[in-house]
Amino acid sequence: MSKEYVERVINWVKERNPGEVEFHQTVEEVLTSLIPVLEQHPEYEECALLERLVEPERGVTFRVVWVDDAGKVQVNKGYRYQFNSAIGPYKGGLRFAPNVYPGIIKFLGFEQIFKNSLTGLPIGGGKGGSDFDPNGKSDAEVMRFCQAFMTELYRHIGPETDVPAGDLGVGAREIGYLFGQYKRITNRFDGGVLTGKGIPYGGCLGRTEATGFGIVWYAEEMLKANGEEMKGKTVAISGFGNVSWGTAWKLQQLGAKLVTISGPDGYIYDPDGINTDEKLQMMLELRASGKNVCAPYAERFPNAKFVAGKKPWEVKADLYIPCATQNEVHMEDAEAIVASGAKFYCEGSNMPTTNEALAYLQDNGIIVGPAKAANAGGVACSCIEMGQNAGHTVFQHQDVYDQLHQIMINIHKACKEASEKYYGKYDLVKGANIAGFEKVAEAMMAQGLV
Ligand code: 2IT
Repeated sequence: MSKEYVERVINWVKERNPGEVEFHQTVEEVLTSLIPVLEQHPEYEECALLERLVEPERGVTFRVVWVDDAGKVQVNKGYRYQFNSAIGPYKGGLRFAPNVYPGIIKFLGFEQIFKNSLTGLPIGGGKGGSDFDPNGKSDAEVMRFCQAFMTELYRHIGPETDVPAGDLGVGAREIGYLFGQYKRITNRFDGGVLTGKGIPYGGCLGRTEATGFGIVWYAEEMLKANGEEMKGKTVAISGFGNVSWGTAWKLQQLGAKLVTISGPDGYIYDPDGINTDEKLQMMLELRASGKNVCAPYAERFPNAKFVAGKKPWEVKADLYIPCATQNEVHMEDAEAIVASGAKFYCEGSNMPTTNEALAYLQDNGIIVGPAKAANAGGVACSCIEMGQNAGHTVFQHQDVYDQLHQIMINIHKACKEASEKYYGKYDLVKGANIAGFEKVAEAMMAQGLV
C-alpha cells in the first residue's frame, strides 16, 4: 500500500519535472526509505503529504545581467527554490557553476529539507544559484555578477523568510558582495539574511571549517559504533575546496592519515600523508589560484604523485570521503572501494553516490554515512550564525565547535535509532531520511493543508 503510494509519487515527480535527473534520483532515494513510516501513518497519504513535500512551496527563476571586463553584456539564469518552511525559514546555499539548472537546484533543495531537520535546529529547506561560472573571472566581474544577482534575489529573502549561504562557487568573497548589495538596496543591516559572512560583519567563527569538521565527527561516530577509532586510519577524499580542506584539517587533528585529494584535472596521492600545516595551506592556495586544478601540489611536495584524469577511489584506504560534487562515485568506483577491503564510506559532498553505487556499497557490507547527515555541520553552523546575528552578539570559537560536535553526535544517534526502529538494523542512509522526515511531517500535519 505505502509502496504503491511512494512509486506513484516518484513517477509523478518524473512526469512533472521532465529531464531533471538529479532531482528524480534524490526523490527516489528518500521516498523509498520512508515506506515503513508511511505504513504506520495512513493519514499522510490522505492529505497528500508526499506530493506536498516534493513540490517546492515557491521557485523563482530570474535573469541576471552584468557587464564583463571587456565591456560585453552577459546574461545568466538565477534560481531560488524555496522547498519547505514547515520547521523554520528556508535555509540553504547558493551554487554558482556552469552546469546549474533546475534539476540540480531542486535536488539540493529537496535534500536540504531533511538535512536541516536532522540538525535539530529550526530551519526549513531551500537552495539557489546560477549557471554563472566563477572560474577565470576577475574579482570585479564576480562583484558585478553578485550585485546583479542580489538585485533580484533580495525581494525573495529575509532573516525570517529565507537565508541563503554558500555552496560550490560561492565562498566568503561572494557572500560579502551579495551582502553588501542586499544592504545597499534595503538599507538594513539584516545580519542573518545570509550566512557564511566574514568575521568582521557578523560571520560565525568556525563556519569555514564547519562542514569538514562535522563530516569527520560524524564519520568518527560511525567508526565508534562499529568498535573502531579514527586514529591511524588511512583515508582517501576527493576535492580540494572548502569542504575537503576542513575534512583534511580535522583528520589531521584526530591522527588519521589522509592520502588523497582531487580536482577536475586528476588526483594527488601523497604516501606521506596530507597532514602538515604546510600541506593544508597548499590546499587553500590551490583554491585561491582560481584555476581549479590540484596538480601543483605534486610540484610542491615531490613525494606526492599526480594521477591525471583519474579519481582517487582506486587508492586503497580504510575510509573514503567524497567531498567534491554530485554523482562522483559510480558503479565502477564502488567496485574499486569494495575490492580495497575498506569498511567505511562517508559522503561529504551532496549526493556524491549514484543510487546504484550506493546500493552496491551497502550490499557488500560497507558502512555508509549519507551526506544529508554527515555534511549537516555546515548548515548547523549557519544556524548558529543566524542566532548570533539575531542576538546582536558574538560566539566564541570553542563554543561553536562544542555545539557542532554535539550536533553531529546527536545526528548520528538519530539516524541509528530511526533505522533500528523501522528496519531493525544499522543503516544510516535509511535512518537519516526517516529521522529528517519525521519532524517535518509532524509539523506539516499540524499546520493544515498549506
Ligand atoms: O549543502 C549545504 O548544506 C550548504 N551548502 C550550506 C547551506 C547553509 O545554509 O549553510
